[in-house]
Amino acid sequence: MRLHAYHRSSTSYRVRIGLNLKGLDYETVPVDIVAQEQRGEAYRGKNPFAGVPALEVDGRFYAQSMPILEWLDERYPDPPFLSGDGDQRFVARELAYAIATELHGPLNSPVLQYLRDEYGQDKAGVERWYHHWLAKTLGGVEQRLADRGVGDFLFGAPGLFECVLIPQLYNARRFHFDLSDMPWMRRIESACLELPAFVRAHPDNQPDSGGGA
Ligand SMILES: N[C@@H](CCC(=O)N[C@@H](CS)C(=O)NCC(=O)O)C(=O)O
Repeated sequence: MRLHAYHRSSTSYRVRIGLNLKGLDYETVPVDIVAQEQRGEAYRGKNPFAGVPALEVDGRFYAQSMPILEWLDERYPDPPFLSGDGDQRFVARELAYAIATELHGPLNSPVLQYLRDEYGQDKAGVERWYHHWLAKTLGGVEQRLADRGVGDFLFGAPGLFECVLIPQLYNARRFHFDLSDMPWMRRIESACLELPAFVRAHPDNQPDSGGGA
């Protein structure tokens, strides 16, 4: 397997965590999204959506991080990303997809660049935008976690939700979002960051991490 990815991309980070949790061997092929490599013809042949990541398996390319995680879980069911009863599996999907669908769009780098270029926003203005959308969705996630009274993980061991949460919190910190009133999420983050699967997936530990974004 080869993962075409960018070190700081949250969608790439999600899939790296997933591959590591499943104990799969893979090679990372860096795609420089700062240099717009994802929009070039060569990469679009691998992923027509022109975003990272793309997972290459036996000559076939899989795009879109969430279906990739679901596909990995079907093909390699042990350990499961979605465990427990139907209600628990629903909650894991509810929270993972809340982050993946509500946050990735407004916080993706071309949107932030558009705010700078077309609306003349400076760093503070972009951060205000970023914090606004984060607060809405992460606030909902935190409320769910508090209502359920979770522990180190949503359900006993890291799964789909943790694959999505940890990269989002990494980005939240990069953009100086205040997580102090979100203790339930921070507890899960601390527990995950101790685990080798998450350490190896961290942006700083990738072959292209020297470049910065
Ligand atoms: N829905 C896609 C989004 C992929 C995506 O947009 N990735 C970002 C990095 S996190 C990217 O490539 N951004 C550069 C661009 O859109 O030009 C997924 O989940 O894989």
